[in-house]
Amino acid sequence: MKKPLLTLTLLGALTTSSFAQSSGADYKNADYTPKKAAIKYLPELETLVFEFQVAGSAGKTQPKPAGKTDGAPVLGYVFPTTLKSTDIGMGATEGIVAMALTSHPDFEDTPLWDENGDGNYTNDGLVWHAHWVVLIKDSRVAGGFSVKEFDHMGAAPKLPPTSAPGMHMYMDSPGFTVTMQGNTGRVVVPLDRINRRRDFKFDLVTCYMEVNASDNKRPMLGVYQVYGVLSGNLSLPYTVAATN
Ligand SMILES: [Ca+2]
Ligand SMILES: [Ca+2]
Repeated sequence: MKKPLLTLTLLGALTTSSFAQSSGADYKNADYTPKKAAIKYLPELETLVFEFQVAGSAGKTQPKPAGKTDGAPVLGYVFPTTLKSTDIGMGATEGIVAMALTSHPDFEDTPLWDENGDGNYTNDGLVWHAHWVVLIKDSRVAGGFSVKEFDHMGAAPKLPPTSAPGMHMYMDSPGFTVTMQGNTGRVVVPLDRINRRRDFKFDLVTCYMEVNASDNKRPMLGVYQVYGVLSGNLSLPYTVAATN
């Protein structure tokens, strides 16, 4: 009887520590309390504006650098949608297509864009920027989701030409303009970049993610803490609104 108990105890300790070392508790504050979300259609610009409001200041709380990529913190305001991966220029694959506004001071993944405008294209990770990601349910991390990966030894799936090379994940860096003003964050999404779709639904999730480059039992980019889900149940109930 003793041995199985010990094994169970060890397993429990390992599981607890792998979650505990990846806590987003430090960042849980009103800046990540969802209040509202909308996607507005601007017909004269053939553009959608994804917009969210929080109880605090949008984007004000940013991650503290870990000093390395492995274990690097990533904070996000994420719009899960009912769009298909093929709508955003990726090959067909199962999962939740999401527009993720992220900040991560330890690494850079927008080689085509210079978000902080200093002429250096490889130092913009801290600046809030847009990613398309495909999310999957993932019980290996406490937040229950990760960015879908593909086998880096196999043939790469189709990804948009704006995706950052060498990431082995269903992730794109489309370069859409992101603004954070007061309690409101926005990202500008031209319709011709999403197959001209306006008939999709969406939700808003605020969360802490983390990069993992050393533990093959966890995903490369997992969600470790969900701060808030606007709908309360991730039912993606919201629709695109026309504005005049
Ligand atoms: Ca960049
Ligand atoms: Ca730069």
